[in-house]
Amino acid sequence: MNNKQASLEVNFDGLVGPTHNYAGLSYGNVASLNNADGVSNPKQAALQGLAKMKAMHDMGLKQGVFAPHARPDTDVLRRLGFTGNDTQVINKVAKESPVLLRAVYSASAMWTANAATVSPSLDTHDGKLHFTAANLNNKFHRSLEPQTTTALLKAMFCDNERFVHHTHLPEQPFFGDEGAANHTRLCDTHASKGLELFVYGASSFNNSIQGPKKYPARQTLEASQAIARLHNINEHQAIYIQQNPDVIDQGVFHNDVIAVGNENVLLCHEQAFLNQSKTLENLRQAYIGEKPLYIVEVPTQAVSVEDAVKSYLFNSQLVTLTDGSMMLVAPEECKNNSNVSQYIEALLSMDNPINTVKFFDLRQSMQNGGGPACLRLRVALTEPELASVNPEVMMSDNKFSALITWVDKHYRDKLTDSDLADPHLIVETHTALDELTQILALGSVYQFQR
Ligand code: SUG
Repeated sequence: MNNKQASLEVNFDGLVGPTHNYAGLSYGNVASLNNADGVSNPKQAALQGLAKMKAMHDMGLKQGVFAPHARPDTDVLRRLGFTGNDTQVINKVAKESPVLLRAVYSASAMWTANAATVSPSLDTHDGKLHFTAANLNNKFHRSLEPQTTTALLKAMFCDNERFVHHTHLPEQPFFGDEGAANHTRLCDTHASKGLELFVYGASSFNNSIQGPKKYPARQTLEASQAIARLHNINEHQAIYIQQNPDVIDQGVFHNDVIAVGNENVLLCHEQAFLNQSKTLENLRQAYIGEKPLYIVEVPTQAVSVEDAVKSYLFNSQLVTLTDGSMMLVAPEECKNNSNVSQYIEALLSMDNPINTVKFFDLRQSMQNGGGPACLRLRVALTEPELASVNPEVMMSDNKFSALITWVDKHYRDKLTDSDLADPHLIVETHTALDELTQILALGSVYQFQR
């Protein structure tokens, strides 16, 4: 059923929120810790992200916009015992716990690869497209995201006949779920049934599965299995793969820092998975397409794990262009790393569909460990499904101008700890987001609007 209908992949990029800051909140994410004391520039961050979205749109690709979350999360502060009006709550938390203040102000929802796991209707038993927001419970600041993520997804994909929105998994480490960052889909084209790869870092119930020793494994096998169950994925269309625990300990906190897939291509580091040769053999066997499957393994000799983590080569997006060839959408850090840039040059002339590369300056996000692929949630949609998506969240020349004007009007170009302690920032942020819900026709998705 539905095996050959027109379908395409749409990237929904997180619009960087007005409170983007460097807080050093993500143990295991090297860039986040290295830049813990950095001064952020939210305006530049948002403009860098929008430039990528516009460039994708200009290449003829379908591009969507995923709104930021409302920050600071004063609800959680009240749950933690801070009382009074918003100003009093912020004054108290700034005095008692600056790290908590940073956490509730985090703009981490920009990394929409972690927003949810998405199973296209081509893969599911009921022929509907399924979403489950990630619980992100491994990091406090990220665990604040799933409710708003679900509200936003419902405002974007509002047709209940076509889209199913599941409640995020139980909010505790047994079911640690980081969304699409640990999920990819291999298929002949986006219009074909696919094999969904669920990559996990550890198991909660099975002690014989060895996880990392130093840094946390954020995704559990049990979470991946629950998502596949919830999404009603057809038999033979889901496979579970363990990430190599050694690379998690070297800073590969999500699988999308060491592997990227698109259609019939999987680009991965040779140390990405546990028991890699056997794992890849299983993958080849499980592949359900008719086209050849290209698995490109990048040797350590060419690109070390350290270079991969520094440059975010594997956090490039791999996109199919309108002529059917593939492009690597890479961060500029790849161009500036000689091992990586040499490898990319070689990759483009190898026998595989990847023909071109485009580099983007996403430094503001990169400094928190978020590259091009972190910033986008991929949704493979049939034409009727795409027609039912809220049209106001789709990128266009007019939408781009409206969003640039909005950013210019509301965003600061510098944010430090003392700015976060200034209660006026709350009013400023809420005013901006209220206006954004009109630009993107989202309705009342934020708690402060209710
Ligand atoms: O969860 N960084 C994010 C980066 C997420 C990247 N996403 C993917 N690989 N898909 C994280 O570690 C840093 C926040 C701070 O320290 O201010 C942060 O949350």
